[in-house]
Amino acid sequence: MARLVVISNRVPLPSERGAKAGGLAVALADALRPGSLWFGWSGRRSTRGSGTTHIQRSDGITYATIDLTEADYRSFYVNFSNGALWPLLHFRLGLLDFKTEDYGGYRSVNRQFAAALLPLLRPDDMIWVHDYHMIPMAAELRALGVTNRIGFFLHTPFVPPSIFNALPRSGELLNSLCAYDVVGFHTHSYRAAFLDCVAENFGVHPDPDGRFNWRGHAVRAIVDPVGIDADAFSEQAITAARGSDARLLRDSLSKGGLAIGVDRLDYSKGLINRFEAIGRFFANYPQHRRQVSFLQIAARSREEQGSYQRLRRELDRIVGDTNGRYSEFDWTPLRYMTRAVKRDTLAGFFRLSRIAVVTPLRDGMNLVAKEFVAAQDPEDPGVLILSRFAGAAEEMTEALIVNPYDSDEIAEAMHIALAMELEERRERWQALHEKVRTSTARQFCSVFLNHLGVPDTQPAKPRLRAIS
Ligand code: ADQ
Repeated sequence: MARLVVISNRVPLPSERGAKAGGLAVALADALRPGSLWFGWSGRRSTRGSGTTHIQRSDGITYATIDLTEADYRSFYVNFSNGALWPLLHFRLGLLDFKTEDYGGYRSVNRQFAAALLPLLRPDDMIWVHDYHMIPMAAELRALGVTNRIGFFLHTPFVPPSIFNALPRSGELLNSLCAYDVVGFHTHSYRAAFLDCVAENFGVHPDPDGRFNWRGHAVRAIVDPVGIDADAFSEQAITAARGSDARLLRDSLSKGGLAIGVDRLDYSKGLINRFEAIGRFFANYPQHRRQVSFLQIAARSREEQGSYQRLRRELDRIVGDTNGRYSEFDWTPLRYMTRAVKRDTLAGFFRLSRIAVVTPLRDGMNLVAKEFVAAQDPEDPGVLILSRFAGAAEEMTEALIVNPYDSDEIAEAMHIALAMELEERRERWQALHEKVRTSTARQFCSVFLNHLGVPDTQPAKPRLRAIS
């Protein structure tokens, strides 16, 4: 059977322990069968850069990583990937900061990745590349003579041509995407946006199944929503809800209970609007004061970037303002932690929560929405409030769907959720749970790999931790 080679910017090394936030490794836990190779950046900066490939083996999986120089790290990772591509792909043109030399660094690091991977490749390997950091990988591998099947999955949204074409050199990136055999997206609308870009910029008209030819190469764009291992997460939640962290949290609450938000601390997650909504909630519905507490767990992310530093300062300000305004000597309306929490602890906290507020301004999918549903007690489930601009909203239509820019609407949804009868909560939850259980991480991997040509016959899977 063909070996699977996964390529992503960061590799969740077995030697790195501890709680970290990030969706990619959670999503890939099921793809990595014994015998697979995971290749990417070590997370280290060194003067030698990518010259040496570090190899680790664990549970039958080989992890191969390279270092980056400080200059490459800045141009490739901080400036172009997270300072230009991330805002572009989240519809935030105002935050897009393009510099030609950063784009040069991005291409150069992709070239270095390809050169370092080449000696490790076997002729029948299936190569699966992940996310926006690595768009040029297939083109770079092809330039080195690699003829293997290569697929790409984008974990962010994709944007329509009117937005995509604002990025200087966007035509080159689109061309690079067309060097893959399979290009995967979470939702139909992202795939449609990609195909619109191809049609508008290259004059190529894909068939209804997303197939087209570009410069003699056949490309297939697919929709493959990422999921979670819902049954395992549910087990974790049941156990953790009986543990000491959950007990301490429960003992600290009033009878109205807990509302929760869990995100990376990122401007795409809509935290400013959400915090404003929490203020509106206590202003518009004073009966919930002293009764309900909101717990926001926001893992710090990309702290070297100015836009993230400004976001953090603004959130600190709103939290101070909201708590100053509404707190009582024995009650804090908004509890705010800027760090990652262990995955099983989170699962237990989700199970204790009466509502989850998942309100990104844009999000490729959003796994927190699925984790919250998986963690609920079927007899007394909590209510999910979900942004219409999360990819998850395409599937999870029984959530209370809100516009994340409308603080009053979010506040009203919180009030409705808290007042919702048990019967309606159960009906909504059952429908959501059915979807979360059937659209799993395993299915996500197997659909993609079947398109790429790998039969899905292996039982699976050592479990991996989340990374940023
Ligand atoms: P992310 O932007 O990282 O992922 P998300 O899908 O929510 O967003 O995944 C985050 C993961 O990290 C979840 O498993 C969550 O539980 C965990 N996490 C978040 N905050 C945490 C915290 N404070 N402490 C501990 N764990 C935390 C990207 C895209 C998403 C897409 C995923 C997978 O941006 O849209 O859903 O990839 O494709």
